[in-house]
Amino acid sequence: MTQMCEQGQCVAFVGQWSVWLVKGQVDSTTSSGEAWDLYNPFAGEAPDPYVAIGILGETFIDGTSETVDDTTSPLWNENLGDYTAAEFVQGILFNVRDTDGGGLFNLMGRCTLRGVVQAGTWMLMRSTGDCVGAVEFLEIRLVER
Ligand SMILES: [Ca+2]
Ligand SMILES: [Ca+2]
Repeated sequence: MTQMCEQGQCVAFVGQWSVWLVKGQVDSTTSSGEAWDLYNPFAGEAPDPYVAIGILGETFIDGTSETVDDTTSPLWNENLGDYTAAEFVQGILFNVRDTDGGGLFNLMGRCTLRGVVQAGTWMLMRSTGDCVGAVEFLEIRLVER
């Protein structure tokens, strides 16, 4: 069993959850007002978002979502991977990217999920708290395994 203590209060946490990426909303332009594919004429100007997931503070990406072409409202509805309770406390990082093909991408923004989680939880990570950059929100669902 692992536990986390904060200001003298300790919470025990165990278990493992699947992270389902439901959908998101991203900005139609970069912070400087340019189209995401301004220099990539083959791909259309609207972003082609996908999400790369990993543990906060670690170098490696654990997995990526499908790419949704030419949209600011991507609908994914897919499992991005499984994480333990301890990993959620460390933090799960969602990098939102605009693919340019051939492994190239623009980083649109990132959202961080951090803390003790509960099973079956729907979560909205918003630009007003958990997300930075050109990401308005990411909606995820945590399913206990
Ligand atoms: Ca691009
Ligand atoms: Ca595009």
